[in-house]
Amino acid sequence: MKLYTSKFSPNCRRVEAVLHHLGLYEEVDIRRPNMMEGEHRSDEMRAVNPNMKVPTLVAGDMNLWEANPTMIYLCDRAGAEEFCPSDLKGRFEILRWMSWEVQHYNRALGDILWETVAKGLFGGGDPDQNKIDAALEEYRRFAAVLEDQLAGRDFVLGDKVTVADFAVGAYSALAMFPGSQVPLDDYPAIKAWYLRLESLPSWAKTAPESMAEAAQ
Ligand SMILES: N[C@@H](CCC(=O)N[C@@H](CS)C(=O)NCC(=O)O)C(=O)O
Repeated sequence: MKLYTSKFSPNCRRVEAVLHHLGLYEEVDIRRPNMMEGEHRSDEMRAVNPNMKVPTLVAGDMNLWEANPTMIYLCDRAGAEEFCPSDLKGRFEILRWMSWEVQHYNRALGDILWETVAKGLFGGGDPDQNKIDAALEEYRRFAAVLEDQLAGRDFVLGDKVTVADFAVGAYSALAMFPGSQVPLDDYPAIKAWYLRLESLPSWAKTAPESMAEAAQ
């Protein structure tokens, strides 16, 4: 398998973490196009992903893009039943939380973090507090849902980590940055859950060592 990926991208991090979790990382040829130099907008990338985005995984005759279905593919390929249940109810739960994080939780988080953390790094200008405030309102709405879900649970679906945690937690490393403006202290169950996720070897291994390194 070959993975086009980037150290800065939360969408890439979740796929790389799944590869570590499943013990598949060493089987993968890792390619890191320099995003700052636009290397991902190449003919090579276009041939495997018309969006020219990372993560993109090439597995045999399949070109896989979109992080969440790529993660599920890897789990199913590895037969990781506990990490990614395939029974009717379990698979529905995985898909539900993956869909929810893309549409709601991480969308709001991403909007905040773009303004407060990433924009400056990518030369996007000063943070727009009006946009941050609007995104914070959305964040609070959906953070309340996650906070309730995590009451009495160590992970999103229960006592054991699943691929849904890697999806829902994908953007949260940046929320821990000073100055992120994400009000994690108001959501103790979310904060405790995210620290639990950070303590997993597979998740910890994919943490960018520094923003400067990650931006390369
Ligand atoms: N929905 C996609 C998002 C992929 C995505 O937006 N990747 C970003 C990095 S996080 C990227 O490649 N950006 C470069 C570009 O759009 O030119 C997924 O889940 O994989």
